Amino acid sequence: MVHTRFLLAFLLVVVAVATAEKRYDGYGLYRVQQSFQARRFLSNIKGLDWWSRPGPLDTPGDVMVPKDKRLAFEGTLKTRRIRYTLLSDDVQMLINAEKERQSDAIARKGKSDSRITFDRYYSHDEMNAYLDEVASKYPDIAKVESVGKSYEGRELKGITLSSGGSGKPLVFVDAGIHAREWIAPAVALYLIQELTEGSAQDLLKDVDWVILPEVNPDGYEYTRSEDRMWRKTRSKTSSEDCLGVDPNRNFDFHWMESGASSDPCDEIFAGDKAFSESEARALRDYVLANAKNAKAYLTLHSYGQYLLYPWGYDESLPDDWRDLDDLGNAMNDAIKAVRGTEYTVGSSGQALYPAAGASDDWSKGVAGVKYVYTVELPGGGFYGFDLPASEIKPVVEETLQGLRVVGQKVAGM
Ligand code: 0X9
Ligand code: ZN
Repeated sequence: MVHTRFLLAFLLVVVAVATAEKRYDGYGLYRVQQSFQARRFLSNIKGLDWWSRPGPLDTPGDVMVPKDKRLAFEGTLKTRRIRYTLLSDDVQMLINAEKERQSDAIARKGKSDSRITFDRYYSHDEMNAYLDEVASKYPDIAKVESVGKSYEGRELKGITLSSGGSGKPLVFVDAGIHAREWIAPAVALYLIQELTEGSAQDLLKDVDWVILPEVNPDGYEYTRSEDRMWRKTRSKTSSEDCLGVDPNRNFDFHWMESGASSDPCDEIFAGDKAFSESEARALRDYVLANAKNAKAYLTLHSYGQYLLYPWGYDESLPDDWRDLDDLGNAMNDAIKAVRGTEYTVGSSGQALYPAAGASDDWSKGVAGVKYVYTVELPGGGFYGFDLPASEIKPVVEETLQGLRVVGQKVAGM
């Protein structure tokens, strides 16, 4: 009897531990103003999680610091005279508040509404169901295909939107490479909605669109239930304690040359080899299948409001960088005209930081797409990744104006 009770208690503890969501009690969130030297120095400190990186000029970066490292971290900032503000003293409180808001939004939704509404974030299953819904509603223009499976077996569905004819220039868009950047898939879904039945239908006349709204569904679902701050995939690594690879360091172009880690416990772990991740391979193959006509490749991330073009593996520029810079600035102008949101336009290596093995560099360097951009969407809410549900609509709407400019540009190519 005593035995059974002990066993039961033990089992309960095991279950509780196994299902416990990752907590961030006492984690600090800092906004750090950095000079170039300070940036280099800070990026060498282990155990920090950069949510947005500081730009080379005076734009600050946001970094999350675990509780037990905060004293030392603040000490370092002070001795090095690096200016900072404490955005949050307890990241867990921010996560709790977000949860409450999210569930309010779901409660408001009402059961009968099957259409996508952009007043809350959707699960991976809901996103896939939406793609199927579009395909059955608009069979003449929409084709949904399975382009691979995630590590945990979720289906990666892509959609091709075309008004017919062959050989039209094509824009390829993906989102959700990084799990916690929730606003990115929302923008991709909005683009699909507007191209099929909204204000962007005209863009289908001369251009085809191929969209993969959720590259990393395992990570995404993990952020919904277990750890809001998860970034990587969920694959097994050589370390028992640390799962996942940064899919945006896993592409085979200057792989591991800069801004990437060989330590599975790091947020920017590049994988044991290039294309170790099924999600990165699926994206690679989908881009290659469309490479002949693809004139633009846009990969949606957050946050920081950057329009970044190659190269990202170092500070060098492609020969046609002026074209990319011009179109980037035109996108920025169009977005800004909506409600004043401004992006920084530049190459990843120069405007952000060198990081090799990302999907953007690979798409230009290997797949040969001309206009390639990583779009770092706006952050917001209590913390950057937690754009409140009420902010989804304004962000997806203004971003669409930037995407429109890309569509117009490639139309004549
Ligand atoms: O670091 C990244 O993967 C991207 N930023 S994020 O905050 N969303 O993680 C930027 C990638 C820019 N492109 C290259 N460095 N090639
Ligand atoms: Zn990202």
